[in-house]
Amino acid sequence: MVKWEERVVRLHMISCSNCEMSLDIQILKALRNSAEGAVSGADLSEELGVSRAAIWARIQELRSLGYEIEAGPHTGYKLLNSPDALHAEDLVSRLGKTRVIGRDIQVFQETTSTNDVIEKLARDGVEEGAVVFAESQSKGRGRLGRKWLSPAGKGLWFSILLRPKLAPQQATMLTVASATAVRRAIEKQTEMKAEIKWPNDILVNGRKVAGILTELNAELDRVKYVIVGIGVDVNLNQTDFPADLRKSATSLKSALGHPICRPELAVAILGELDEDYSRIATGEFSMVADEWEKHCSTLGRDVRIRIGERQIRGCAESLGEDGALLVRTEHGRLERIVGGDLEIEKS
Ligand code: BT5
Repeated sequence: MVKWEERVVRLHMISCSNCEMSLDIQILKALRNSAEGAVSGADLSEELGVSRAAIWARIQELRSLGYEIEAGPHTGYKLLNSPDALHAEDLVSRLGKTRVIGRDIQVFQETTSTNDVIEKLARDGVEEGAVVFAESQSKGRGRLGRKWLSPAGKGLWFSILLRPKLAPQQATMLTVASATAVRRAIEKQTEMKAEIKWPNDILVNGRKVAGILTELNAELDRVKYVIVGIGVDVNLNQTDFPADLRKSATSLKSALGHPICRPELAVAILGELDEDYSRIATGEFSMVADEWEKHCSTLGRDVRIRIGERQIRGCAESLGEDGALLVRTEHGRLERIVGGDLEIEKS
């Protein structure tokens, strides 16, 4: 059972169509977009249709949340610095208009698992594109109920609700699309090379920096909804990982040598995912698959895949049309694999 209201410090539900944007989002947007770097209270008040006193009150509130906003008598308001904390309004204002992903954004201070929260929204009939972030998760999980380490304020732990028009066996496309989107965003934000390890890992310097958990609710021939959960180790120190993960996992901060801005990376990922999801919706999955193949460290390698009790050995050849991994087994057969744990064979 999800303890839905559990320790929710700040919950914002935002309808992010242009007409319904909250005042905070509009103020942050105006401050970020200002060519002169500052906007006067009078201009903001006219543009947003509220009194200057109301603008001032929101500026004070934003300051209390950690936004450094300078107020000069002649220059107006200037955004000097944004906090690294995740705020729904801030994320919406940074993300701008998207096709599907990020229509609603909620941020929880702590929850069990963001996948659980999205599951509840899905059952309540919420539209696709809703995103839930948590600063920390008490029961973050990986595949097969494995634990996912999610310390407060150091990573991006979030889930997205999708309602694609796909058959259940095509749902792997969404893991593929999410992996390409996360990889691209990491590379653009950090300028470091990031690779995809089938089925759901993103690696930097050969170590895991992000994992994807795709959970499916489907009928026989149709997907009802899919929850894509994404965990990115952004600003963890190597000592934040337990000893057994220190060699296999790393964070972007550890790899780069300096912290990176979590809200900026968060919206970069959502923006990239919006692109790749729309490619699937318009029948252009092959473009996503081509990119995945180009950046996948698994292809062309001899691999060993464990699927429950079963083990398959062979060469990972390519990605199938529906997102499955095609493996040429040691017996010469081509097997289509949709899930499992993969190890590269040492040559
Ligand atoms: C995954 O599973 O890689 C999927 C992880 C998805 C996490 C997100 S966070 C938001 C959303 N809400 C959730 O509750 N989950 C999703 P898997 O391939 O099974 O890998 C799990 C394994 O990765 C663990 O058994 C550990 O060995 C390792 N691991 C755990 N925490 C890690 C971390 N923070 N960084 C890197 N590796 C980790």
